[in-house]
Amino acid sequence: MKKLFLLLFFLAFASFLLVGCTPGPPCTGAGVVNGDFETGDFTYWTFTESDQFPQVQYTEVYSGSAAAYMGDGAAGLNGPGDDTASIQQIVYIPACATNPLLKLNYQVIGTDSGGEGYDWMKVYINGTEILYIWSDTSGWQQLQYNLSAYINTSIVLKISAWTIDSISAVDYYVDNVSITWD
Ligand SMILES: [Ca+2]
Ligand SMILES: [Ca+2]
Ligand SMILES: [Ca+2]
Repeated sequence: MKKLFLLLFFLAFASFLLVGCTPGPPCTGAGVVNGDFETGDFTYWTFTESDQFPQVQYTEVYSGSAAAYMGDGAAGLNGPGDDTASIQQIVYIPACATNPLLKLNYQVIGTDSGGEGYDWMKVYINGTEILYIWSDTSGWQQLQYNLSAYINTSIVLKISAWTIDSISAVDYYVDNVSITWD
C-alpha cells in the first residue's frame, strides 16, 4: 500500500513537471514589415510625399544596404505644396505579447544656423509624439519605446519630416524600424 502511494505521488509529480515544462505556442505577429527598407522602396508603408521626399537611398545606412531618407530640411522638401513627408504603418500587437518594444535607428546630419523651428523629424504612435529631433545627432542613434500600453491593439506608427526653409540643409535618415515582444 505504501509503495502504491509512493508510485502515485511520483506519477503526479512527474506529470506536473511535464506540463510545467511544455512551452506554449509562440506569440507570433507580423511586426513592422520592410522596416529595414531593404526592398529599396516603401513597400508595406503608406507614405505622403512632399516634392523629393521620402526616398530610399544607399549612402547613409545603419545596416544592410538601404535606409529611408525622410527629408533634406531645405529645397528638396520645401518646394511647392505641403512641406511634410511621412511614412506610416499599422502594426497589431497581439494579446499574447509581453514587453513589446519599438526600436528604430535615426540620424540627423547638420543643424540649421537659425536653430530649432526651421525643420524637424518626429515619430508618432497613434498621433502622440514620441521623438522630436532637429539638430545633428553625431552619427546614428537608437530610439527605444515601450509599447506595453498597446497590447492587443493595432497602432499607427508614423515618421514625419518637415521644413520651412529652402536654404540650410539638415538631412534626416531612418533605418531598422522594428516592433518585437517576448
Ligand atoms: Ca537598412
Ligand atoms: Ca533647414
Ligand atoms: Ca514641399
